Amino acid sequence: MSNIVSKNPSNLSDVIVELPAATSDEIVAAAKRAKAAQKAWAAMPAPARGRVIANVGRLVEANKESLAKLVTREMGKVYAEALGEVQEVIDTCDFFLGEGRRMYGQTVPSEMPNKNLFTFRMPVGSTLIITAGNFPAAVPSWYIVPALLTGNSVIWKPAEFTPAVANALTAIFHAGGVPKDILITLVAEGAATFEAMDKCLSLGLINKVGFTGSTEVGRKIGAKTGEYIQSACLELGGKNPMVVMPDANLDLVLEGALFAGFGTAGQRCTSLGTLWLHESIYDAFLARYAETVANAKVGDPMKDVLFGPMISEKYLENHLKNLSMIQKHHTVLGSTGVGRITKENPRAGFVGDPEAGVFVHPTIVAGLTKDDELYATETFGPLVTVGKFKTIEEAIELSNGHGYGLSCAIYSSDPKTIWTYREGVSAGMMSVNNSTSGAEAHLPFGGNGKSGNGSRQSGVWVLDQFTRWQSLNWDWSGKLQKAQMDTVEVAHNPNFRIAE
Ligand code: UN1
Repeated sequence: MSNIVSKNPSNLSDVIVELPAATSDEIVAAAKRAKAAQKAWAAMPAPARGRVIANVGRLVEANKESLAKLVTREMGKVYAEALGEVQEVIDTCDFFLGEGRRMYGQTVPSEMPNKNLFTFRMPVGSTLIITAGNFPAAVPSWYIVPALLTGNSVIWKPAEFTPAVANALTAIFHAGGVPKDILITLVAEGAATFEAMDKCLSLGLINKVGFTGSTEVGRKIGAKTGEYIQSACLELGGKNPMVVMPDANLDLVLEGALFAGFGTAGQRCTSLGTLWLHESIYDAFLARYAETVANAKVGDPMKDVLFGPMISEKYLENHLKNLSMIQKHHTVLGSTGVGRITKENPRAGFVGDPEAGVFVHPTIVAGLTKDDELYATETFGPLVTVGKFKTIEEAIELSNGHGYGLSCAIYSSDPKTIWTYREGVSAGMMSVNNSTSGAEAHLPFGGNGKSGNGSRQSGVWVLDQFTRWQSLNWDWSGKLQKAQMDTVEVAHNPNFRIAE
């Protein structure tokens, strides 16, 4: 049995927690407990579950600073962003506490007399939620909160990189009144989790899988759940375009592209992938962007910096692999070096000790074309590609051509251009004059194509992931009325025309 060691990516000598990885058998055993407990939880009135979610939200609020500090310490995002992440958990609780008193079904008229039709939302049952390390609290809450509210039990497998945040958040859920077997958090490795998922699906212990992570793993989870006639909620990668028209407010673009590209060290699924600049502004804006990135502060995430470390050494490796895709026709800008920041490969103005952690240079790769490997690669690090286009039609093609469809942004002051882009772009989420990242917690979140199978999280839309519609028809006429046959017909005259 292997151990999972969580280290502070700003200071690798700071071991946050070391704990044994759950085995596949342990996950299956937990799923049995979660399955057995679910019925009683679902039988509780939904408003009572809503009150539990209210308790959780208040407790997260009361623990906001300590949880945010732990997020920064374990995952490395800057403290201001960590506070925002914890706020996103609170917002999610705020939204769903009232849903306990709604969870509306419909009353629908019947085509026959003395018969009533209704719809009810039913919990799917027991769920397995597998989440990534980049949003160790907010994104898990997008699944866990609505899943619990609608009467499901949850097995949560957080990322190996953020077990301390996961355990802290789980303790808050339990303190808020969620029964121990209704939310079970197990820190495990991917292979053991997949094996357990397969077993649980075959035993009927898991009725819904939610997964946030890479497209590669999402494809496997989608295929496996498909074998069991289930459709997973998949929130996968993105190569999010930001299109800049000549009539854009370029000061705004500068701010947006800086945050979207390098906030969270580019490790958001919604991070900026390629900045597409209209050819008329390409040279001038690229120079401004490169200068701004070059002058930005990188380093200690508890200080006032643009971004801190990579989540872990594994993310550094991935970044280095992406750098090897840079070709001769590209221009590399934005820093005093590329790759890991060290004493030999320094970053001007670095805040703190770069060698204590996993810090990398911000990198702009300009001159991108649609035939480049980087065009269709989600880089998940502080690497922004930049290319040019001539027309909005071309910008739409470039935005869609790689097959990802998560988030996108357009900067323009012309409504016609903006609406044309909206109609043509295949992304699930679009920003106008705003960053590709930073979605609010109550709009549908999710993507299409390589970014997801159309499932949506957040707001009322996620209810369809964790509930199934049950329809009810109730005939109180005292006789068998046959649908489509014993219907009421009203006499009419189809040949009627008004006199001319
Ligand atoms: C993610 O990276 O998986 O829209 C989610 C955003 C955040 C969530 C990102 N609210 O950037």
